Amino acid sequence: MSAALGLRKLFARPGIVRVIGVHNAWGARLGERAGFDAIWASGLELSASHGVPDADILTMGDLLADIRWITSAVPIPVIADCDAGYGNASNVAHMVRLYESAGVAAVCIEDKVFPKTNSFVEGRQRLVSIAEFVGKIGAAKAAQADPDFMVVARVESLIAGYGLDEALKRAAAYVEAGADAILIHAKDKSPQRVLDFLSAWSGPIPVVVVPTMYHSITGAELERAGAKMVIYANHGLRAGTQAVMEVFEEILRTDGTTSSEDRIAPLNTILELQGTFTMLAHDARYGYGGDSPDSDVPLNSGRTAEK
Ligand code: SPV
Ligand code: MG
Repeated sequence: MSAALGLRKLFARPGIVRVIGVHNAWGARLGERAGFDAIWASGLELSASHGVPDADILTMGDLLADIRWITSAVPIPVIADCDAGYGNASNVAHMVRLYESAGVAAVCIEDKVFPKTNSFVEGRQRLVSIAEFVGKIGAAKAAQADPDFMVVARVESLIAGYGLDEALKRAAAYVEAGADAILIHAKDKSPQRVLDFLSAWSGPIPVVVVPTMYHSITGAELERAGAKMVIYANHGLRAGTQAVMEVFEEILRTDGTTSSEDRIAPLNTILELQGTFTMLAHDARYGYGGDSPDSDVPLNSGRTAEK
């Protein structure tokens, strides 16, 4: 089953689809292990992981290299946050071909100008025209090879200071252009405007929500309001950052690691998650190699090869 078909099946089954944001293969493994249905390769997380702002500073090629590691790490579908599509409609078409061949199930593109800026940054939130974004969606759909591949059209009207009418008008145009799902984004503390969008929405495609700021609402409540997918976009990065900062400080403060040991993952968990035990089982079945006559010489023994 292709990754795209896997995602289509999640959208087709009853209930809300729960997705976790990651920036590398490790995050994807942790998301899969926790039981999330799918992975969001987050632009915010990927940018942060390279130490740069989420503002199209990284190139599509930079991101694609990370995306390949993420898709190869897990069997669950990966939705790639492709920002504003890295340029115009031609860039979007090229991007879809590359991302699809990298194994992603869907790309998400947003109707902001390129270079985009993360939605939670004040200012810099300018939208492209509906016509321009409709062109990008059309280019994306025309470029995909697998008919199950999905293009998520992200509506940034509420982020950019427009009202519900503009958001609904844009979403309707994006449906016409062939989008497979609408992501309605908002940065309000209250979920009300997203709930208003969901109750006004009568379109034929599912709606995706990202309750980063309006986090008081549960997945079940969002489902009852009509959302089909909920993305927890950056919680791995934020949880990890807090935990690492605390442990780093504690090691220096206590001049050792003993007091941190019960708050850090056991080494066995790391070995397991990186596939070490699977590798050893593989050795047992297929061999480890090195069984030449002098294989009893320990590796790195310092012995030099005979001339
Ligand atoms: C991301 O995770 O990069 C997103 C979601 O686009 S947000 O940061 O909420 O804009
Ligand atoms: Mg993003």
